[in-house]
Amino acid sequence: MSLKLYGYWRSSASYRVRIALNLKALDFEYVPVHLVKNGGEQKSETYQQLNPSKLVPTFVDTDADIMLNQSLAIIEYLDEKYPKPNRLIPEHAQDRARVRMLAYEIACDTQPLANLRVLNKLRDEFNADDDAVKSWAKYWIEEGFTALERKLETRAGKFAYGYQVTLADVCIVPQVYNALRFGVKTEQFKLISKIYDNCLALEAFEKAMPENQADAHS
Ligand SMILES: N[C@@H](CCC(=O)N[C@@H](CS)C(=O)NCC(=O)O)C(=O)O
Repeated sequence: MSLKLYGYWRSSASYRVRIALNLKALDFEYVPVHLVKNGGEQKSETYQQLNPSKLVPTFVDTDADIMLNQSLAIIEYLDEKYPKPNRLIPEHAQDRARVRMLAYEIACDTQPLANLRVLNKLRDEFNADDDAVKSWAKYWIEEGFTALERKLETRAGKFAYGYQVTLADVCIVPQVYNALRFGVKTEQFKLISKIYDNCLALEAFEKAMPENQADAHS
């Protein structure tokens, strides 16, 4: 088996994939792509061969001859190919849809609004200073979390959807990490905070933390 993940320690989308790989107990080679140094290595011609969107992560499964971008597509691929020890996307249609709904709340409607390239655009073309940029990111993360918290009320248990880790938890944990960076007071979101703590108690999540990566603080 030969799996490779191109990522960046603080990238929440890369963090999602690291968690999934760890939950599936898969060995992989981690290739750091520095999002800031040299004007951003994700914009280099070499990296664009892997991902023309100029974003991390990129995942390669050499044995299966597949290269993928988009963290959720990567995680769904891993979940289907390696269903053990348990599915991150449940089997039944209603459960699958509800888990995806929670995950997309983060991956589609929250994280993209505070992505590095969006913040850089605000700075470079709309003259936003550091405080304004931080306030923008904080606002959208709080909006996302406020909605998510209410959606979690119906079915959250130890984790976002009952008592087993799902794709929803895999998306929530990196977003909380990101929220803390932007000064969001995450304790106001009781269910999200509980889920975050319960997940981080698991080795797969702990091992995937940004600070535990080879490129941390680089
Ligand atoms: N929808 C994509 C989002 C990927 C993404 O936004 N990656 C960020 C890091 S979390 C990135 O590479 N940002 C670089 C930039 O904005 O220039 C996914 O889930 O993989």
